[in-house]
Amino acid sequence: MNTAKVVTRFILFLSLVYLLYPLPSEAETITGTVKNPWVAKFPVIVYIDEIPGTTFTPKNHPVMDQKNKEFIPRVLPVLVGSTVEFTNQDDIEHNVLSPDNEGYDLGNAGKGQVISYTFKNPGVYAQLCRLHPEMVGYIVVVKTPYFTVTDPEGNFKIENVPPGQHKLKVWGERLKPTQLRKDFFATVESGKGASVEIQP
Ligand SMILES: [Cu+2]
Repeated sequence: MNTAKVVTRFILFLSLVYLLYPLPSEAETITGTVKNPWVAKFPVIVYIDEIPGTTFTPKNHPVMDQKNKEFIPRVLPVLVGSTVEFTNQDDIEHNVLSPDNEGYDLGNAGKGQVISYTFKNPGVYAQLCRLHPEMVGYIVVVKTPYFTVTDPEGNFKIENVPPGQHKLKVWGERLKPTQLRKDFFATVESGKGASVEIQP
C-alpha cells in the first residue's frame, strides 16, 4: 500500500469517527437582542422557561452584595433551589427582606457579615432593606440554568443550550405584566446557534 492510500484511508477513518461522535460544540448558543426603551438603564433577564422532563441542581451560591446602600447586582437571576448569599460591604447595618411569594426577613447584618436564603420556589422576589427604604433589588428564580442578563445595548447570550425548540421568557422591572406573560421561541439545532430578536 502506498503512502497516498494510507493517508486517504486515515482521513476517511477520521471523518467516520467525527460523524459518529461529533465534538461538543460551542455553537449551541442563543444570542439575541431585547428591543425595549428601558433596557439601557434597567437590564432584562432572558431565560429558558423549562426543559420538559429535566430538573437541575444548583452548583454554586450566587451572591448579592449590599454596597453604598445599593443591592449589587440590582437584578440577579438564579436557578431554583439556589442559596443566595447577601454580603454587607458597608460600614453600616443593612437588613434583607422580601414581601414576595413566601416572603422572608433575614434580619440585620453588620459590615462583612453574610446572610443567606434558599429559594425553593420560582418567581420574582423584590429585595428590600428595612433600614434604608430607598434600597431595592430583584432576585428572579427560574427553573433552568439557561438564563442571562442583557448588556446596556440589550444584547444577550445564553450558552451551552441543549438542542431543541425552547420557550424563552423575559423579566425586567420596567416591563408590564402583559409583556412578562409573552413567550418567545428559539430553535437550536445540534451544532448550530440560534439568534432571536425579542420585542417585549
Ligand atoms: Cu440597608
